[in-house]
Amino acid sequence: MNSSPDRIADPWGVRTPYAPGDPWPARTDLHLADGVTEEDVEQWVPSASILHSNGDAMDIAVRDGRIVGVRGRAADRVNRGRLGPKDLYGWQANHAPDRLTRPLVRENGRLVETDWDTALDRVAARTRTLLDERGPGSVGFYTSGQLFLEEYYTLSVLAHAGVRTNHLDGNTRLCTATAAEALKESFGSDGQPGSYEDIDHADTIALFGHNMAETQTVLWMRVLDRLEGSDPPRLLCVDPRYTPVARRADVHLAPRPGTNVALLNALLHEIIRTGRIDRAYVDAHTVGYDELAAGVERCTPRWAARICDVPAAEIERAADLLGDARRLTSTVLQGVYQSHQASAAAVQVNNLHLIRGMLGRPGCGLMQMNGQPTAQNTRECGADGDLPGFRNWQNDRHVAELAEIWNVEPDGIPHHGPPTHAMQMFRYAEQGSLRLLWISGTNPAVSLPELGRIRSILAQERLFVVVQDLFLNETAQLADVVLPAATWGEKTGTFTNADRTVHLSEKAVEPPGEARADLDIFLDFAARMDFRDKDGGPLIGWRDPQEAFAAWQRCSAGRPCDYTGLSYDKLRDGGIQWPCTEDAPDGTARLYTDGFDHAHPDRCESYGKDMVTGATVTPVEYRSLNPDGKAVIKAAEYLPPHEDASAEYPLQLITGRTVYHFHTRTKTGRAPELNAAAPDVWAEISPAEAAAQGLADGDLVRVTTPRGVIEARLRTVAIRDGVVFVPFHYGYWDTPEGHRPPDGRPGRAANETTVTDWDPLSKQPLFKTAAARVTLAARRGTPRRQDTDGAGTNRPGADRTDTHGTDTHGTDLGSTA
Ligand SMILES: Nc1nc2c(c(=O)[nH]1)N[C@H]1C(S)=C(S)[C@@H](COP(=O)(O)OP(=O)(O)OC[C@H]3O[C@@H](n4cnc5c(=O)[nH]c(N)nc54)[C@H](O)[C@@H]3O)O[C@H]1N2
Ligand SMILES: Nc1nc2c(c(=O)[nH]1)N[C@H]1C(S)=C(S)[C@@H](COP(=O)(O)OP(=O)(O)OC[C@H]3O[C@@H](n4cnc5c(=O)[nH]c(N)nc54)[C@H](O)[C@@H]3O)O[C@H]1N2
Ligand SMILES: [Mo]
Repeated sequence: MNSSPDRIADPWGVRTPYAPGDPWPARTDLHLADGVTEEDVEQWVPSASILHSNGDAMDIAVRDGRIVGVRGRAADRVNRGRLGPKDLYGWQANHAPDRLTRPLVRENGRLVETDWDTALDRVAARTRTLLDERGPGSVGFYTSGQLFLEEYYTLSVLAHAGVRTNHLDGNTRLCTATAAEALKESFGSDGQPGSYEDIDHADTIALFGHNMAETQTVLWMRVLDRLEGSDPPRLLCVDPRYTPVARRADVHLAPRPGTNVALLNALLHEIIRTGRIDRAYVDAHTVGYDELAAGVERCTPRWAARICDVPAAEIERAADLLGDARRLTSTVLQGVYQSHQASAAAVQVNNLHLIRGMLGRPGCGLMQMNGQPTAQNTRECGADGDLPGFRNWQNDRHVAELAEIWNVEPDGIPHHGPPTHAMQMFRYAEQGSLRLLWISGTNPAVSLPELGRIRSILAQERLFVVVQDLFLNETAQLADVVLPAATWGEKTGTFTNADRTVHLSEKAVEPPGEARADLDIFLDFAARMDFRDKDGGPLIGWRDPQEAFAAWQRCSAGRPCDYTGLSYDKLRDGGIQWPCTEDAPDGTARLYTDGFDHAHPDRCESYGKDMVTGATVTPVEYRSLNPDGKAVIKAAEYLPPHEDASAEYPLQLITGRTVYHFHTRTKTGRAPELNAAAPDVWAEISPAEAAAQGLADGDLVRVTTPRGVIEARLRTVAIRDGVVFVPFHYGYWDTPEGHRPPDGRPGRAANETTVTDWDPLSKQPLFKTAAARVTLAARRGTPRRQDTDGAGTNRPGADRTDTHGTDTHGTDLGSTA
């Protein structure tokens, strides 16, 4: 077999149609470096994809100690051999010439190379001084959704019981904190109810704020194969843009950004009004239905039509589609999680499934999606600040259990209040109470809102910043110590995708230079700090991934995310869904097939929060509301967005993704095919909006909000009037000296313009609701300043040409004016 056909031009590849209930046919995707054939490959090393949450299983091709390609694993339950464009090409970043190979420390204002002892001793010494002088509240950790389970668990123990700080969070806060919150609110615990196999059985599929075609390409291939097979499912898309998903939808609702709750309340209203609820299911398995029915009573389609600016008849059509479904599968992602009233809206999708009794059966999948490849592990290991194993910080028995597992005193584990969320950590750093911030596997100088503010916080003299990364990214440039990390393909560990499938990813090649696995870095730091348990033994007794996995298995025992039935050996044969135990040795396809045990007051991860203020519900209140552990139906009232369009800022800005890039492009920007497909930032508005503003396709425009301004090429596309979309992937301008922040003139990172505001429940920042204006900077054809400024390396962002229009390569992605 040769390399798969050009998957830049066609991200989804050829169709393999199938009928409802049939197994999804296999299709093996492959890409090898130029000139390499399958016969040349010396070793195929099992792994899974690390550039989205889908968990596509693959083998890494190795030759002469280098990665030379990847091949999908046809036997795996998740992808049956398929891979997306980022996976086919993205591995090339592993061998990029500018990988960090030695630790760096700041000397006289400059980062200089050093050895590991010097770098880590500096971090340990500063930590010790801060703990002595200011206590654990002065130290914080900000990690990722892209490391491995073993690494998160180690970091979690190190932070919770070693440093004993409550300031520990992941970039999962920006990503799927709302997914976790919505699952806790409705079902008492994090944990995805459904399975990807629900796509095989569904008669109706609804995507809420989820551009699956571009962000989970392989799952979308599964949907496309159903759509092209016999008896296809009906498709609902809720998205203000005409995404590739919208174009395949039977009903597409394009609401005003930030109005999801109004729309969902109207859908619930219609379903209840027309009696299409499963009363027996509601009575047996839920509490709170009457409040919901009363709450949505006045939320007619006509009422929502005014708020959402969607025709009432279209809302009714969508309600019919959902109300008539016998096997409904829904997915929710950033169009909900990063929008206004994020948790309240996500919970209404849970309510939709609860009142229709659409859970725990084939085809009745509910996916509060993940985004990052290992975000599920950040959450279950407690590296997002929660207690490991979905334990409840308000439940003393849960804390005591954890203390026993770690052999520490319960008081040694901070649980006096909710864990500090990332946005609050940056606030503490701004105010000066947080003095050391250790950032691993995330690039906040591009990915957090309001970058001018973030840069000034990270650049402060009094804040000691440690950055653990593969590259000298925008954040690392502001660090005091930079630790070179090994990554996927260069280290061994496990991770869990959005449908609870655990994969093992084994080391295929050596990391470059002195780069070390994140696990080894955390373990080395713990040893230097000499963290002890209550009997004087080492707090962290494990030395390698497999031992860390075993320690985690003990911690997960008896909890919803029980890993005790798994082993590295078993995982070598393919992915397995947790919980996996002695009683369920092959894993568990669906949760909640028989009630909602995780919601029991003694077991639940959270007692829930107020839908408006986010105030925590007390244990006593929860126990009286839900004594027997049923699913909780929680109503929410629509509230208008905080920052709405105005005369000065007439448009609504939303930000998001393109199929070719992953986040801040540290990897995909270094893969030639992907970089060439979308080399530079652009802004999308509708042709009507452009005409109204006197703008034309290809013009260089400024997108301005109260926080900042960026410059981008304009694309006129099919998108709601009044909305401007900007992909958030593009960081600082690139120059021969390296990345450079905007320095007063327009930058190109979307987050120069986004707002410091977050959901009151999940604390997830609002990347999809801000007011903006779009104005002309230069007419089409005029090179912009950066183009003539010497940008010209092969690093991400290198940009010599006017790139307008080139990213679509005829695939009809996005540009459909
Ligand atoms: N190619 C690619 N794939 C990825 C990633 C990537 O960077 N690139 N990242 C991964 C990660 S970490 C994540 S979190 C996921 C994200 O995956 P998605 O959530 O699918 O991606 P986004 O583009 O952020 O947002 C989805 C859609 O939300 C819509 N939207 C904006 N505002 C609203 C609103 O108010 N209401 C509604 N209903 N919709 C709205 C946008 O128009 C957009 O099409 O993708 C994962 N997969
Ligand atoms: N405006 C706007 N902003 C957004 C979003 C949006 O839609 N709009 N989406 C948000 C979402 S959902 C997300 S998930 C975030 C993503 O934001 P980030 O997490 O900041 O984005 P990445 O570019 O993935 O950064 C990951 C970093 O980890 C490094 N890395 C990769 N693998 C490893 C490893 O194995 N070890 C170590 N130590 N480092 C590694 C990479 O080189 C990279 O620098 O952005 C958020 N920001
Ligand atoms: Mo994400």
